[in-house]
Amino acid sequence: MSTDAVTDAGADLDAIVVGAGFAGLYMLHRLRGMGLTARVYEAADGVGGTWFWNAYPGARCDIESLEYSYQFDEALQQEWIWTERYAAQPEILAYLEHVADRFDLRRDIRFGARVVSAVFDEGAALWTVALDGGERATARWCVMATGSLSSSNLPAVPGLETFEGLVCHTGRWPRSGVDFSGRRVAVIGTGSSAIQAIPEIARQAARLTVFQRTATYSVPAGNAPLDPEVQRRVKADYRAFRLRNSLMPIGADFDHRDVSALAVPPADRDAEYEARWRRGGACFAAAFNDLVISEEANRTAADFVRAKIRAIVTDPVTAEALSPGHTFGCKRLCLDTGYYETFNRPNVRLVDVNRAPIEAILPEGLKAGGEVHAVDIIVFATGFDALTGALDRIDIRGRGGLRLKDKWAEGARTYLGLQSEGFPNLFTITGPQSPSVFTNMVPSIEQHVDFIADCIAHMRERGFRSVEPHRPAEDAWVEHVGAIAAATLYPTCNSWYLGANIPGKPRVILAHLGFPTYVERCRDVVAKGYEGFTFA
Ligand code: N01
Repeated sequence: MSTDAVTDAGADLDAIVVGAGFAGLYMLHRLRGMGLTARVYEAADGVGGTWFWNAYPGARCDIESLEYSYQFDEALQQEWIWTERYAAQPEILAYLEHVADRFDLRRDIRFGARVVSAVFDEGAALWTVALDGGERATARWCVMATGSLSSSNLPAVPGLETFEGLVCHTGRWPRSGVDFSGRRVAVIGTGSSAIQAIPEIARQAARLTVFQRTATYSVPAGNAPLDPEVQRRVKADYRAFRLRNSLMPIGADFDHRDVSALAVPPADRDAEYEARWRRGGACFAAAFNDLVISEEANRTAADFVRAKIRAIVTDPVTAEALSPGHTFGCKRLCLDTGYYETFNRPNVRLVDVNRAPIEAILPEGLKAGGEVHAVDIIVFATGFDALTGALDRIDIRGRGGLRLKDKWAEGARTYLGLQSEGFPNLFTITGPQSPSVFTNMVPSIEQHVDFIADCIAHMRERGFRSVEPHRPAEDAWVEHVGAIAAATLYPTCNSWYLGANIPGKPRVILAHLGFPTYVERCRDVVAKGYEGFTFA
């Protein structure tokens, strides 16, 4: 705790932060720097958030390392040396541990502490946060740094509890690791986590059966050791690199071509896709400016990837099953290292669960389409209850005892993805309806943390005790976020962006498309005296 801290009379702390991933660590650093008393509660035994839990084989970021890092401290960004174009999970976790040590953050983080409720006391304008062990603490501000993809989704398959082998979820990977050698393994799911894990597991396992519900568009990641000369060049003017990055949806060094896929001859179009396929990475999706807007343009990218799958996968039936039929890019584009090639291995089999639905889990394996697949290990790569899941798991009650979960029963309602009316002094970092998952998460997190810290400073300077959005501003924001998505092809798929992967979850877009426009809007809100927020 900093010595010049001025905690409110009656409160244990100025601020409570929930979660010690990228968001919680930087939030704590900022709060401390303002002379506030703050504590982070973290359910895990260490820092890292998503990078603590997602330790499955092959886990790796799909944003380039030099971009997927903090920029708030010049010395930090100069001293840390990335070794690969895309950092693997252990390297990112080591980076976050370094950050925690470098800024001496651990002394204000309580590990193994799961927050179960947060209740607002209107009279005192304080939040009371309770842990699963019963401990409580009060604070003026409560900041949810709970992550966008942190509440893992384990489908309710009948008989799961009877399975005699090992069950694991990619998003809650066992800390001791899993040895697949000589084992019979089932992987359920073919999203980003699965496409990274499958090639690694296939190399070790005796037999791997992949249960696919929706085929995946994936492009080669093109991962490689990071050229020290490239790293030196970026670090020589990191600020300019970050600035370029901030003006893009994703990827400072992507060539975002501002031309329609339909405006170029087919041969040139395919040459462009081919060049990007060879380069590797999400720059494939930036080949043309209308891939997520025009169905016809979209089909050109989809056809290109499907042709690649047919060329890579030798068995035509498997190739056909692996070929996605939905809109290209309306589910998160995956980046892989040898994913489609893995299905040419003799020990790997694909089961299409649309033809052979998973009926039950038995003590000895899975039953799908009447066939029993005997396995030793089942890996659920079934994703997350995105953006709202981690908040829903906490009993959050605002003014008049209003439950956040009830308020959001028909879909999240926020202003700027930062606050929800009726929940004063409660902030969400990269919360629903902010750009979050449509961007490079780290700069988005920094932008939100800075906004929240500045808002708190504004309150302290003027003696305000509470801040929350007013209803018309929130209503307009909800409509605005929905309208942007409606003008794209995103609503055409059953993606987690829409909550469509979770049975019963309302189908609404969960994030704001566009980072530069969002940042501009936030600046404008502040310039107009926090327009849309009410202070008391
Ligand atoms: O989860 P997902 P994920 N029966 O939801 C299937 C980030 N991330 O963990 O598509 C059978 O994408 C489901 O099928 P369907 C990234 O933003 C980043 O892979 O719903 N199957 C799907 O195939 C990513 O988008 C990185 O029909 C079921 C899969 O499980 C996000 O996290 C790495 C099922 C889930 O895919 C989530 O990725 C990893 C059921 N009952 C993750 N329920 C990188 O940085 C679900 N599925 C590289």
